[in-house]
Amino acid sequence: MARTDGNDLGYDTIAACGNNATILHWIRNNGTVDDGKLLLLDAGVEDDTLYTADVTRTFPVNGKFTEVQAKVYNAVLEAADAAFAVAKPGRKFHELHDAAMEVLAHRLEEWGLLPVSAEVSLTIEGGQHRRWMPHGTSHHLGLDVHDCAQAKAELYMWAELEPGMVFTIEPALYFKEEDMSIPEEYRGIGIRLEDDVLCTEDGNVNLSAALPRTVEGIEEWMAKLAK
Ligand SMILES: [Mn+2]
Repeated sequence: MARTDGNDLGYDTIAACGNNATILHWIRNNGTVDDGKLLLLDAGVEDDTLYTADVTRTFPVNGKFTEVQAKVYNAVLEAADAAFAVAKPGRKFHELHDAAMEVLAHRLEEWGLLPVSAEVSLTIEGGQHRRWMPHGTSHHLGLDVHDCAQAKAELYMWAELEPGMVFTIEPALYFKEEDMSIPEEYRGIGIRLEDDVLCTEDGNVNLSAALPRTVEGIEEWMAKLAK
């Protein structure tokens, strides 16, 4: 589709099932797709204008999230929605990340995974929650998938959002199979939800909203595709 409807792939597709989804930039795209596991797909079409999309969805292979998978998924979704809520002109770019981390740290605290309080984890000296969410929540999107990534901090992280800017919102949680610091039920779950967002005069538009982004929406979508 990237080559028929667009110019090409925007970047190397990431297709990772189970524990592979907990490894960032898994572009080997090998491994098996297993019943009961989650499949993470991060893919984007580069349009004929050469601007690219960058979207991620995470699916249960058998079409139904388990209870713990849904719980983790909903925390990631809640973090994304918190970032969407501050994605408007006048807010600083780094506030997108701050809003998402606030949610994730509190959920990790509730689940008893954080060795400290969410409050401590959210301080600069803390950061314990980053064990399971080690990357940024947002990057600008344009001709390059990580557009202007080399820009100075005052023009990027510390800059104000302005109408016309396009960026991603992509919180995640990655629990590695070999992570002995967490209960077994979490291990091997990697979830990222990534949307492309246009900043407007009074808020934002989710450019990738046509793809389901809730547990129910994804399960319904998969049920339809399976017919
Ligand atoms: Mn991205």
